[in-house]
Amino acid sequence: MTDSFNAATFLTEDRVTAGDADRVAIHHPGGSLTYLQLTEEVRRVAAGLVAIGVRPEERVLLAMVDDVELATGILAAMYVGAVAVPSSTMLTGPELAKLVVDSRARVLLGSSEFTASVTIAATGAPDLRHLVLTGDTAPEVPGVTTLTWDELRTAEPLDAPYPTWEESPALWLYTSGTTGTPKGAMHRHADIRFVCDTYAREVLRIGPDDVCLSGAKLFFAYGIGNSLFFPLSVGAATVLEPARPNPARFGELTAQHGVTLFFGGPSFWGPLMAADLPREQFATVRNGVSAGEALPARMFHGVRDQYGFEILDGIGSTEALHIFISNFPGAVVPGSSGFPVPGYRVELRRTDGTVIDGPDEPGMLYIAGDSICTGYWCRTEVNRMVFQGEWMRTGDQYVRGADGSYTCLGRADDVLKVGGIWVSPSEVETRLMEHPGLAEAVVVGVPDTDGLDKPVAYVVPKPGVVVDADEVIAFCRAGLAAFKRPRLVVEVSELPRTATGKIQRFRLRELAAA
Ligand code: 3SK
Repeated sequence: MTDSFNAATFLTEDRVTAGDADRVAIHHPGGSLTYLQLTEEVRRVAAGLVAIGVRPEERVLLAMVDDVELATGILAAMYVGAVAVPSSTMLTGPELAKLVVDSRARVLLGSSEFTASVTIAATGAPDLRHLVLTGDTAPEVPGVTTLTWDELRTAEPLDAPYPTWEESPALWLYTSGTTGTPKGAMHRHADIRFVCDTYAREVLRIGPDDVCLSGAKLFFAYGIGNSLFFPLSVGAATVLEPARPNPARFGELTAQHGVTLFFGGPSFWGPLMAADLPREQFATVRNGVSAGEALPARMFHGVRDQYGFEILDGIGSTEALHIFISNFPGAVVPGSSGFPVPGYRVELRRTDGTVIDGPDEPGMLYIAGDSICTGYWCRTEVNRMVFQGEWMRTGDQYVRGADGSYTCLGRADDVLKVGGIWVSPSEVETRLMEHPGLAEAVVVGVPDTDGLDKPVAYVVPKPGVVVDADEVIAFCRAGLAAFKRPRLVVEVSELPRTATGKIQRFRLRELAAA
């Protein structure tokens, strides 16, 4: 047993006690909520969860757009001692179903926009008992009680949180791996406070007057820190936008709410520059923040010159909950991920495990810090490989410069990051092999003109079949979340292999670059 601590209380009730009751916590399309209103709303949803029988440590999976319901659903689950599992809204019904089954979720909370996919996911899930949907109606699903959000939340507010400990499980975030089966990274209540006390305070220097807006959604580790944990930890305001990130809309929201911290990733900064929005819209932004993929120096300079703010690039991970190496305000090294965030230790190791002391020698990045998850849910083999005592093997190759800054050199395995989201080549290959005209398929990441990886499929057709690349891409889109689709399909007569028959992915990457 460890000290009592509840992350939801820390982010809501404690702010009210600290004198922030009347400050705005959330701006959303329907208006805004003060800290007092947010606290009340969390307690109402919490009462609803208890009323339908949710028990501490049971999983509550959420497939919802960024809005008050998602924010309060996550906080309410943690408030009652249950585990919030925000999941990607880009998943197809069968993809979401895998998470419902793997997490053994008891309750699924969904936005009405996703009625079709959550209904598929809820159907036949052995442990699921309740499906709650925003909107006026909830569909019938055999074996599951369905109710609307208003039916869930109208109960009397719960008067006290469940007495969780610092060590109690609070949040699971699913992340893709090389195997294609997503893994649930399990975070404790204390991890949430740790990322607020380290990255948010020491790097962002966040304070009560900040207003945060994030292109990354709340279901990402990056987004939940940006839009929920960091602002609420200090009585600042967050702007929640349910729609997909769109530069023009983000420019309007920034001007409307006086955004000071603007979070994105390279796949957002490119379109933001191309949109050529009025510079005045960004006058209140004191810093941009970037993660997901390494920020090309060209984008750092481009955004600074065009919109007048500097972007702090950093690297984090779902397993670490947020950013552990970052550039700092006023001390940016463009093109690098920056310097270790206070509270984390960083090592580069050679393949034989020895630690690299000097500069300019590439190695595998290992990190240690108190926000690292307790492991992946029910994945012993991979846990033993990734979590080694207090250290975590990130899978990223890095190099340290003479100035102490760390620069990303790429991944040590075949997994891809596309638009800041992990894509497992094997998952896309599995879908391609369901195509009736294809005999073999391999997916590799190929950098675009900004150096950002895009999935490219090399396919060998069955005899007599002529490959229609657009049709193959549409086939992938129909069976996978759209962001996983190959952007290019290249027909080849055979795949390059080693003498022992292993596919030489590096040769396909070279071919693409030639
Ligand atoms: O991709 C990243 O760099 C990142 C940053 C913060 C939180 C989570 C992730 C994956």
